Amino acid sequence: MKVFVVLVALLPVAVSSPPFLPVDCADVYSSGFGSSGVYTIYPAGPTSPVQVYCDMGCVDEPDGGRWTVIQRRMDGTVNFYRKWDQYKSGFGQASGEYWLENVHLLTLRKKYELRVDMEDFEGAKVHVQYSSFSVGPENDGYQLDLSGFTDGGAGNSMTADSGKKFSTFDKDQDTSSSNCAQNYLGGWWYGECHSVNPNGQYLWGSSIYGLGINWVSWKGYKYSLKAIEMKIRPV
Ligand SMILES: [Ca+2]
Repeated sequence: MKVFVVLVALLPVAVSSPPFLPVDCADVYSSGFGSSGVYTIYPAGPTSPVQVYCDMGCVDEPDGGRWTVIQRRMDGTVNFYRKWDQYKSGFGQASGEYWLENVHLLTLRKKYELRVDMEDFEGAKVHVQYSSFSVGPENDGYQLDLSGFTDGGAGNSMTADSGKKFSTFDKDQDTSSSNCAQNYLGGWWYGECHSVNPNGQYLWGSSIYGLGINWVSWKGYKYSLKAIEMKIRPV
């Protein structure tokens, strides 16, 4: 009887106040959640919840981090050498390593900036930032548009990928006569073929040329990073 009364008391609140559905981590932050962690967002609408890691930055940042993490490598537990359909639908775990689905839908809704944080096995941490980041629709090959570079120590290797379509080993859309995704064991906006390979093989430092998680302007083609995190927020 007591349970019944409680339910009746709660019901009108639920009906009259539909839950606010955040599209990204900036929305999550706006709705009062200021701590970094895993949250549910709805980039493709109310019937498609997606788990994501939100980087809300440091406590002393006046506007919070508000970063929506779209890609994360940290321990090699998730395989990133995957087919097109899996990059399309996303994979991995929001609490660990993953690739986020529907990034193009996010960048269709708002204008975003991109930040990439990186760490090597010696404890050095660097980043880069781009003031404009967008991904086109699937029927145009998820083409990348990137500009407005600011260096945080890693160098500007990724600007070369702007204008490229996304490639996986089963969908070669790079500008090389070879299959870059197959050659370098990842999925990326490959040209001919890459100067960054964030979705390459997790190799604990020493990398066979170009196969690892490379950021060439920082560590070259023969060093695979310990951690890399790509994240976006509205500008
Ligand atoms: Ca090719």
